[in-house]
Amino acid sequence: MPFDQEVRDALIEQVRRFVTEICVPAEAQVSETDEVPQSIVDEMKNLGLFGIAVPEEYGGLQLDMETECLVALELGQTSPAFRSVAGTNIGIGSQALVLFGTEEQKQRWLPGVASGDLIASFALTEPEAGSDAAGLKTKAIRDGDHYVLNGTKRYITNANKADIFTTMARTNPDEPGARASRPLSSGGTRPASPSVCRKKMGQQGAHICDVIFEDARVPAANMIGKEGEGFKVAMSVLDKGRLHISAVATGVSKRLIREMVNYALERKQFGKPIMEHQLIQAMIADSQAETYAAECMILDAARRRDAGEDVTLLASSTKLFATEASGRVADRAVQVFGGAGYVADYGIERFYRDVRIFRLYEGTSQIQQIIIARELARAAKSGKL
Ligand code: COS
Repeated sequence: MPFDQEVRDALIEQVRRFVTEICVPAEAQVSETDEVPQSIVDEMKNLGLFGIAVPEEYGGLQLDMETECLVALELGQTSPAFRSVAGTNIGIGSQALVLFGTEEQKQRWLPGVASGDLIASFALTEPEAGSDAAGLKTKAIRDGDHYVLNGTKRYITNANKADIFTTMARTNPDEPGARASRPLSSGGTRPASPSVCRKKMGQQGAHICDVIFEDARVPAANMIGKEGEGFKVAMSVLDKGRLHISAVATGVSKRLIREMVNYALERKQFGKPIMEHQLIQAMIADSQAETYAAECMILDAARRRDAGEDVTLLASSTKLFATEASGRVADRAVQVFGGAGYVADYGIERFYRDVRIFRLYEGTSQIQQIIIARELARAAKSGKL
């Protein structure tokens, strides 16, 4: 059932105020200190942002996908580092539990995830397995009523703060042809050693870290879904995550269009505001057209997912287009601002760096292209194209 319109409007308005009144003024400080202040994290908890994708019975807001995307479009209109604080609880860190967890697992973890008292992280990527998700090497070997985990996970968002990890691991690493059978499994686990965090190009205040499992013992009861079906769990989680990321990226594009227009109306060259120069108009107009197209794609795919359709093709199409578009918009924003876009004062160069990751995480643009082609070929072979 679609989310109640009045409740939705009130929530979007609250998030918009949170973004403009609290996040935007703190953007430069967050970038400088590489930390989102606790007072802002607490405000996000008060707004229920950590639990927007968790069912109501476990303390969440249980937004439908369309409303979640509308929230993400608002949250995107500031430094993406703020969204990232709650991003893994909303998306990849919690959704395996929401979609495939047992009742006992949900009751144990989801209330904490929804309130933000538990930080949930998603550990798939490894030093030698990123795009090739099925090629991971982390082992989970059964030992009585536990699994023993060994392996290294890389670039894991929020791993330095996480209390629980949805971890993809191989339960039958020695089986011949194991890679082809994609025997991944998942389970709520804690790493055995502290995380090593990476310096990165943008999104200061959001953290990505390595997680090293060394004989980490995880109760077998923590397995999410059936052993051997982790790959499908991961793919389903990523389908949803890709729509959410598209909305965040498009939120940034919307913010940058506002910045470009306001600046172009104020800045004068050749005796008139640069907004009156047609080459500037072209950059802003292209940005607007692409951003509108991305927004339409996001909301259409989200509504279809809410209606129960399989959106693998649409989620990848949307992520490919929306995140590539945000890269172009950020590039044009620097161009419209000229020298002012390159120096730190206006924050435009920060957004330029921030958006770069959107084309990489939760599946690179090239992975989205592969999925799109695969889905089209499958549809054609089954006569559904
Ligand atoms: N939902 C549910 N099941 C899915 C699925 C989805 N979105 N996508 C694939 N599957 C299923 C397939 O139906 C297939 O099932 P069967 O074995 O029963 O036929 C199985 O999973 C394997 O699918 P496929 O053959 O397409 O697997 P590949 O190894 O070829 O997958 C891609 C390749 C590129 C699609 C996959 O590895 C991928 O998405 N990689 C990117 C991972 C990623 O985003 N990494 C970023 C880090 S995580 S933040």
